[in-house]
Amino acid sequence: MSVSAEPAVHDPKSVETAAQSFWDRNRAFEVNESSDKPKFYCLSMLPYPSGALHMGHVRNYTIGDVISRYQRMTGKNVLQPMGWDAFGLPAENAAIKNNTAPAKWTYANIEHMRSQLKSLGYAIDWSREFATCRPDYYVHEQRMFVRLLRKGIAYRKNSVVNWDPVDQTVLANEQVIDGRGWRSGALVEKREIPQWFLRITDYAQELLDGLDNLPGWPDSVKTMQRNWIGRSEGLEIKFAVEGSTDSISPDSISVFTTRPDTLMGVTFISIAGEHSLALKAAAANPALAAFLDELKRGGVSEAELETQEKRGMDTGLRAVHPVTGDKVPVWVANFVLMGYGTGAVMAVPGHDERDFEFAHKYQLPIQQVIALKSPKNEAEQNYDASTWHDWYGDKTRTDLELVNSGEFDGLGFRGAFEALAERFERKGQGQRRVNYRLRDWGVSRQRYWGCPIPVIYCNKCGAVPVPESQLPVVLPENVTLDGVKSPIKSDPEWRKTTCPECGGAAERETDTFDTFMESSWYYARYTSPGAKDMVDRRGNYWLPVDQYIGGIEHAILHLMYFRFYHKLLRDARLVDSDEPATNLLCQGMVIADTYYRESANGNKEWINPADVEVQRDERGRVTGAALIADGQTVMIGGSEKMSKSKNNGVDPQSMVDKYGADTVRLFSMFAAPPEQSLEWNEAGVEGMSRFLRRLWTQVHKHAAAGTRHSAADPASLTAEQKALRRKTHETIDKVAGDYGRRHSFNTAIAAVMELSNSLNKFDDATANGQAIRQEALEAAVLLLNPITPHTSHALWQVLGHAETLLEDLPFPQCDTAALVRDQVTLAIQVNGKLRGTIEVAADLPRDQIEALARAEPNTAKFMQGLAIRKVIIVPGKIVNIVAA
Ligand code: ANZ
Ligand code: ZN
Repeated sequence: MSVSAEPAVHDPKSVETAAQSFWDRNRAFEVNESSDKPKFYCLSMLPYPSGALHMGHVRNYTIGDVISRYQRMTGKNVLQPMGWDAFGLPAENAAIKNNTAPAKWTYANIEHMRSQLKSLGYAIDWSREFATCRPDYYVHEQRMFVRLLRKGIAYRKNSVVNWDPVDQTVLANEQVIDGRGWRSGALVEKREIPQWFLRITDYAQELLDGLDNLPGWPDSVKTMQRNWIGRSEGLEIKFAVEGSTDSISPDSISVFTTRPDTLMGVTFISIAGEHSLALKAAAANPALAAFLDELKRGGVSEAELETQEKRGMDTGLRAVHPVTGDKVPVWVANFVLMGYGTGAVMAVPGHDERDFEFAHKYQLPIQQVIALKSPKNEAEQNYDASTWHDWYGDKTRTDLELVNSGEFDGLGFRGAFEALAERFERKGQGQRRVNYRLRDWGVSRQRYWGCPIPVIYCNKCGAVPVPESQLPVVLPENVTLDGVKSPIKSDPEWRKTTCPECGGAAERETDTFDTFMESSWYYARYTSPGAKDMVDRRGNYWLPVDQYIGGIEHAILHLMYFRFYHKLLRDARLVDSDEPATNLLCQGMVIADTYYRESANGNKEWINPADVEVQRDERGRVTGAALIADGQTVMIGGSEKMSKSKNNGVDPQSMVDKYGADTVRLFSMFAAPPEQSLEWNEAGVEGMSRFLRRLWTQVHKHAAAGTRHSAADPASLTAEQKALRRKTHETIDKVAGDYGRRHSFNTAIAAVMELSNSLNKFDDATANGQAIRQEALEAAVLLLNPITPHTSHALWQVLGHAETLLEDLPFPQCDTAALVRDQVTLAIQVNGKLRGTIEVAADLPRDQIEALARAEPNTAKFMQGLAIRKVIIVPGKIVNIVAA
């Protein structure tokens, strides 16, 4: 390449086009399994095609790209794929708003966002791309579901949904606004309909235990998963039930308790409104029936149940205490969940806070059965039934003992637990039981834009899986949406089919899958494009994912389903591993300043940062802000997560257009460590652009003076030359660690910036000087390549090399010999105070250093009349003389 023809002006557009077309021409990032290098699968969570990339995407995918390119430079066979999580509700809403079909809107968005991703220059194997809304993707999901149905992992049961009585449709949680339907404004009701579930609870213990084998996952994510699985050990205890009227026959009720030690404090039983005994009692009790009806309204979420006011009603039934034989009333209570344990609770208002509240409200008896062994004050001494105290409910404390509990008095939590477990197991009145908070995964959605659930309903044969030969069940894409009913629900023709078993007339299931289904196995599909099944043997080459990257908002649902699905794949003998991903990185949010004006009615009108000019004083501190359009003041609202609601999103495309992809990539890696919040500010982006231009100029100036590839003889170097060489290799050493082990990209960039500063001060036109500068610039270009691959691609050629794929060059190696300092400066302290410095050979023996330090004139002066007690030498840094 002719050096002089290259403009010394950094023109991002032409540099980026040249690099990208080189990568495309050479299919640089398409990979396969026939490589003798170790594999590395780097995966970023796939985007929902909402219309345009946002900064969160850019951050996520840049982190993934930096890791991918770095890993490839260290000699790995790196897979970095990309696809589209293409089903979902926003497409339906957009379709209604824009009078188009969800499919059309989705495909157009994919086209646009793909070109945006390409403009950022990510090293993606695009040959593996897919959209999850295509039949050739979801056919595998349908086949898997049919197989899971046969294995009993998939099953159908009634479950509660939000029902809009005006639109006659089921609403997603996000379509219920303040308890009303988003379209109709009607009060939403709870309704039970049959829905499909996957038995994730069968895997609860394995999902829990597996977390211990994931050292590469953040502790915060593992903790959230543990809490979500919510394992608790307790007893199931049977209480006999007596009817208050003759119409109710004798019965029994089982409760699940984690606190059998409090059994003697039971003063009533609480059951869920849906409990069979509640329904039985209501049959003869209209007031109770009305109350149960009332409970059906209101929220279905656990959070709502936790916070709502406690309400209940006596069923009239009486339960018999299994130890004392006392009769206690059975109440319906709105905080008892039907779906947890047995749907019935032994109430211990003395030691359970919810029961305490409930007992107060309904004037039920409160009985103390736990006391502090050695109370410290009167409050601890005397149980006080009028106010709740935290220690009443603490089972982890060892300074508590049972009281008022007859033969169990004096026991602690463990002792009482074991004694009662044994007693009940012996008498057949109960047993030990482990419960999980985790529920089975409800996968039915009543929306249109999703994967059809492959089931056929026949009056004679019931719910019949669609035979594999008839898959896929294709979702029609050319539809019109009115926002009320799913097009496949309102089209009788689509529903009509014949029963695969008896051949009679039958109807298709018109529900579709939860979109978490598609994102639960996409990582496996990337490994096996075109495979007949979900994944083939190639999966075992690439899996598990070596580095997974995505937002912390997926810590629970997606990441739990993803781990669950991998176990389903394993149990279907499709993969050999137990976990889908070895390392997980959750990137922080992208935040930006917010600006607003208050309108006449007191509402805040948010103004986009792009339309605002920030005013600063001479020291750079912000003094105010004004709208560019009218020059008038706007209020500063502080930094917040980029969002539509605060209108503080910065469009990545506009940044790429203005500064180039490398600058945007560089800023998103420099502004913060990956796990932390990244504050977007354009001054910082400009700073990155300046740095790239400076590097560009440094390389061109150097090249104009003549590139030099033969290394200089280290023995013949001057002190300055040695110093620059040392800086180069120190930088290599630091950056390698920052990229590889620490994922500390910001400090890696800062180190290369320092190297560039050193180069600026290095003014040496000798042949050796040129060679040392060449080495330093080559290192800078390669070290930055994972982050600024386009600029590096161009500068590598300016440095006198043929156009090549930098990812296939080895990552720069640190020459440890270059790190050795021949001369070091040591500070001399006498009793902690600096008294002088000496220059010594780096390998000088200690006794000689000590002698030189004592001879240093200023030090010698301060030492007069003092006796040396001790001399401490910190090699390369300090000589500490302790004297008196
Ligand atoms: C008596 C008792 C005394 C309880 C006490 C707690 C404290 P975790 O740890 O979440 O498993 N419970 C059981 N089933 C329930 C349901 N379906 N809805 C609401 N609450 C239910 O919680 C187990 C405890 O929650 C159980 O132990 C039970 O109350 C309650 F001082 O039994 B406990
Ligand atoms: Zn049939």
